[in-house]
Amino acid sequence: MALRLFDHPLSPYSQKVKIALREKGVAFEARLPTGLGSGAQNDGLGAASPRGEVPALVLETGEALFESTVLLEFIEERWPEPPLAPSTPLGRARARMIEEAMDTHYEAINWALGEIHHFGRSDGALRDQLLAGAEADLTRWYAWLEAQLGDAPWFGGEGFGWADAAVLPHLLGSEAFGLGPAPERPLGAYLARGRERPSVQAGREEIAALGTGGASLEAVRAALEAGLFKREYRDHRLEWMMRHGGLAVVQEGLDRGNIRFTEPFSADGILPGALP
Ligand SMILES: N[C@@H](CCC(=O)N[C@@H](CS)C(=O)NCC(=O)O)C(=O)O
Repeated sequence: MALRLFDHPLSPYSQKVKIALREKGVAFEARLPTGLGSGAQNDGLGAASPRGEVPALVLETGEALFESTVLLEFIEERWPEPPLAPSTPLGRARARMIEEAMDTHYEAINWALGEIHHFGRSDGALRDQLLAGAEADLTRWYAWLEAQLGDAPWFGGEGFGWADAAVLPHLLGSEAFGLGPAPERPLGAYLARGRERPSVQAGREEIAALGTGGASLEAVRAALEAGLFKREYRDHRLEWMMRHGGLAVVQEGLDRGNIRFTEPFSADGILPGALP
């Protein structure tokens, strides 16, 4: 059995894992959602990720792993060459620190922007307030990231590495909403460099190839409207909405049945309505 990755091209967590696999030349089969709604978990994602989240990696033996950070660690250990982790303990700690900040904090901004721009979750004054909050937050994050980058070409120093695999998908996500780092800033120049990296470029082509097919934004939007698919509000996403006064967005999604929280794990897999 080939190495299989449950994937959605728009997921920054999936992108991170695919960048790592591609940097290491590891062949894998990307499995996109084949349908939306309760039947979709038949595809096996529910068994691979009890949270119903992408990415999840199914090994040649059939064993499955989920959580992108866990996957990145596994990939680095199983296919050590070329290394993505910096060579020193401090370098590795810094890379993980940046990854953690991006995945469990920064990501909430792009998530909220998706809720607004892709799924029309707010309008009027609330929409303006959330968009202004996202822009203000990004300005602060960009300053922090520039301080982390310093004069180096990559977050790991001279070579492309772990932290770059973690940062670039999120920056590209912000850029897609028209809020990327200014091109003349060091972080904008970094993003331009990263965009050209073949492992990153491959992911961008996968997004473009989504078109209007079954895994496209249009399909997700339709499933959401029909209440067949629920977006998952884990910790930092909920916190972001509350912090910016958008609790009504979450409440409305819960009332309409197209927002979910994370359920306790069960031996039977995930509840209907999670990502297929
Ligand atoms: N902490 C997880 C986050 C994964 C995650 O949130 N994936 C999103 C896509 S970006 C997902 O599958 N969401 C399912 C949903 O919204 O129902 C990881 O690092 O793998």
